[in-house]
Amino acid sequence: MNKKIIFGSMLLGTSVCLFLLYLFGQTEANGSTSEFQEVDYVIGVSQPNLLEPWQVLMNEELKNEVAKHDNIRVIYTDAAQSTEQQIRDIQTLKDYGIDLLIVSIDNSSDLTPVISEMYKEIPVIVLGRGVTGYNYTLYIGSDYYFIGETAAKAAMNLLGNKGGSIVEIQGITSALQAEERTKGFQETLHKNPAYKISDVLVANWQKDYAEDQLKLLLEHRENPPDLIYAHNDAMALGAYRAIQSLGLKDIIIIGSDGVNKQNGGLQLVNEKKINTTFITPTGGKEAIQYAIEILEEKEVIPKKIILRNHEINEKNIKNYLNEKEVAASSQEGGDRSITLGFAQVGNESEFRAANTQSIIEAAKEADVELILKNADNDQVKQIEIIRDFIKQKVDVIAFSPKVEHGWEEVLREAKEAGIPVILSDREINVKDSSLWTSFIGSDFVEEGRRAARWLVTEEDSENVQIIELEGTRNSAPAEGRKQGFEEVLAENPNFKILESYQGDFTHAIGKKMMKKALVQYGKEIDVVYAHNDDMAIGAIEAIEEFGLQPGADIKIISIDATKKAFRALSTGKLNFSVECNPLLGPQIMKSAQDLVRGKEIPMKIITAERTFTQEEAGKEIKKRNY
Ligand code: GYE
Repeated sequence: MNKKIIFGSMLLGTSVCLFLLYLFGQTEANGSTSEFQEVDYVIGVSQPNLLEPWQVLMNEELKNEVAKHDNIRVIYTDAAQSTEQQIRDIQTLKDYGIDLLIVSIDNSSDLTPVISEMYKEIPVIVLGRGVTGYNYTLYIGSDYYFIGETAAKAAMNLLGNKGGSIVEIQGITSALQAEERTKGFQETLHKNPAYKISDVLVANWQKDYAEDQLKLLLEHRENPPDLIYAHNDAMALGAYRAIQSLGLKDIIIIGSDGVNKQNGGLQLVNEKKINTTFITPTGGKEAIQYAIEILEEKEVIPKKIILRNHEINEKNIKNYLNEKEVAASSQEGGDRSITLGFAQVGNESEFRAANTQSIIEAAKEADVELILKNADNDQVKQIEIIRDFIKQKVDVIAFSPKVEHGWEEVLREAKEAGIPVILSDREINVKDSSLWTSFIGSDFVEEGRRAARWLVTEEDSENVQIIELEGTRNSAPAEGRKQGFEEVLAENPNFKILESYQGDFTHAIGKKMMKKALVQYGKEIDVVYAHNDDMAIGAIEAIEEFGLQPGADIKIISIDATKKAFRALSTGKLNFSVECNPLLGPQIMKSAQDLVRGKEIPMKIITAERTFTQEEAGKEIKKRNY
C-alpha cells in the first residue's frame, strides 16, 4: 500500500482548503499542521446537511474516531441540504483521489445512481440514511421501518384502547428513512381503526418549519389531535412550541433520534416537553472503524450493520441521561473466558455442516468455551436445549431457530435470567424484539430477488413454468426466499410457479418431491427454483433418472452456493446459485465477547454475498472450502 504524502503545512494546508472550498460548498480536513504528513488513506465524508442536530452529532462521532488514527486523512463536505451540491461534492471528492467514501444522504432516488457509480471504483460506506438496492460496500444505520413500527406501538400504548387522532410530521419525503418510518408507523397503526392519522405534514427535519406548519393546521381545526408523531426530535420540539403558543394541553408528542444534548430528545423527554423518543445511533464511530478494515482488506466485511434503537420515555429517561455511569457499571465482563451455549437446528444440509464447523473452529480460535447441542430439526428439542443452557447459566445463548414462531416463552426465561440471545442465520418473529439481542445472517428476501432477477434476464420465452422446492415451512429462509422470488416474478407475468413442494432443505426430500413434480408435469417444467443446493442436487438426480437433461431441458437455480453447487455449475447441471454465507462463527464469537464486556452490539449484522453463474463458478471452485 502506497503511503500518500499529504502536505500539512499551514500555508499549503490553507491553500488546499481554499482550493477545496472553491471545489466544494463547504469543507474541512483533519490532520496536524506539521510539515509533511504521510497517511495511508484519504477518506471523503459527504454530508447532506449539518443543519440537523443528528447529522452534526454524526460528524462529531466521525471526528472523534478519526482522531484515534493518524494514518488517515478525512475530508468532510456539507451539501447544506442541496442534492445537486451533494452530487457535486461526491464527484469532486472522487476527483481528489479519495480511497473510500462515507456518505449520508437525504435524497435516495437521486443519490442512489451516483453512489452505484462510485461503488464501481472505490469502497463506499452508506451511513445513517439508506439508498435503495445493494450497490455499496457497507450500510451502517438503523432499520427505519422498525423505528416507525415501534413509534406506532408507543402511540397505541400512550393513547390507550380508546384510540385517538394523530398528526404525523415527516422529514424530507425523498429520503428513504422518512418513507420507511411512515410505512412502519402507518402500517402498524392501520391494523387498529381506533387510531386515525388525520393529517400528514412535511417539515424537512426542521424545527421552525414544523412549528409553523402545525400552528397553521391547528389554528383552523376545531378539535386538536390527541398525538403528534414527528420523524425527529427537532420537529417534535417545533410541535411542542406550536402547541404551547396556541395554549393547547394534553397532546402527546413522540419524536426520534434521542440526541443527549441541549434541546436533544433526551432533554426534551426529561423536561416533559415530549413523551417519547428513540435513540438512533449515528454509526459515526463504526463507520471509521469499518473504513479502515475495508481499506486494510480485512476478510469478513458485512453488508449491513443495523444499529439498535432504544425507546426513551419518562420511565427510563434517568437511566439514559447518566449513560456514562451506566456504560461504566456494565463493563464488568472484562477479558475473562466466556461460555457460549449454541443450539444448532440440525444436520439437514451442506450449509449446515459448514456452519457448525465454522462455529466450532471460531470458538477454539477465540478461546470461547462452546457448548454446542444439535436439535435434529426438532423445535421442541431446540427449546429444551436452550432451557438447559439457562439452567447451566451460560454467558450467552446463540441458536439457529428452526422456524419463525413459538420462541416467546423460552426467550422470556433467558431474558429473566439475564442471558443475552444471538440469532444465528435465521430470524424469528416475536412481538417484543428485546427478547433477542442480535441477528447475524443473510437477507433472505434479497436472495430470492437475486434468483428471480437472473431468471427473468436469462429466459425470454412467452410462458415459463417453474417448480419451486421450498425449505422448512415457516422458517425465515424459506419465507424470505419465496417472498423475494415472487416479488420479482410479479413484475414479469410470463413467469409462473406451477407448484411449490415442501423439500425441508434436504437432498432426499428434494429428490422425492422433484420425482413427484416430474410425474405430474413432466416436460411442461422449464425451471426448478430450489431454496438450497441440497434440494437442487436431489432434483438434478431425479431429472436425470426421468431421462431429461438438468441445466438444459430444465434450468435449475439454487441458494447457498456450496462446493456441491459449484461442481454442478461447472458440469452444466445447475445454472445459477445465490450465495448464503455459512461461515458465521467468527462474528458470533466477537459479538458474544463484546456482549460480556458490556459493549452494545448491532441489532443485525447482514453478511455480504454474491451470485454465481456457470462461468463464475468455474473460476471460483478451487477457492470454495465448504
Ligand atoms: O440456506 C439451508 C439450511 O438457515 C440460511 O438452512 C440457512 C438455511 C440454508 O438448511 O441450506
